[in-house]
Amino acid sequence: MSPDNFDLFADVEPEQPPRREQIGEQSWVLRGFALPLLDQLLPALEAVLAAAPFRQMVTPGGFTMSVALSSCGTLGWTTDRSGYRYTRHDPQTGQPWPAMPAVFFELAQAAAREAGFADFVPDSCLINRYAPGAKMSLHQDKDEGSFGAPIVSVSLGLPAMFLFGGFERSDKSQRVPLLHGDIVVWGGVDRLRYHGVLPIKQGHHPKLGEQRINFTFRTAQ
Ligand SMILES: O=C(O)CCC(=O)C(=O)O
Repeated sequence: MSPDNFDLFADVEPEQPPRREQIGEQSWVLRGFALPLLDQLLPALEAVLAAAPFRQMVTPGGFTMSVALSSCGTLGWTTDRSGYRYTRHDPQTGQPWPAMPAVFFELAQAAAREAGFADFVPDSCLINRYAPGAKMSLHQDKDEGSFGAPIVSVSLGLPAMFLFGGFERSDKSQRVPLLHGDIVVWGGVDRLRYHGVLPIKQGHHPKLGEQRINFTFRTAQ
């Protein structure tokens, strides 16, 4: 192929999909951002789960959540009949929540920085496990002591349809497809936007099997 022809073909090469998509004034999807750290994230996750296994929690209204939860970091988010809150101890084991693995912390900080939030210091990582059919209803993250820090939310395993709404539950939501390795970061003027996840579709992920795992990093205190 002559150099001229080569240039011609280069013009019609499919474009790489954008790696960073803006979904709000201060909200971003970072495509594939977690993938380079996957080989460190999965063993670290296993160690956290050995100390604080997944469990299904009950909402103050008495509903059992379809998503199974665990946590690591200084504070872990929990819910039971008496309310939503952060605790220093895992109510199931009575032990402090497992420490946040360094690779979790570094990933969360790097993603926040990429989205324009320098100096993010997460003290809590909620770990959500979605089996097919599990979902998360629209809600705001507002159990934290202040809303100055962003939320960093990592998707692994089966795909999900993330709902990113407005400041009222009834506001129209954007539908944002999330794949293995994607990270959503929202903060600043968007920090209190409603968000949720549609029921996860049946499927099999080559690395994680029949589940979606989500890490939600927050500064809780
Ligand atoms: O699973 C997700 O992508 C979102 C999780 C979430 O909204 C939460 O834990 O508050």
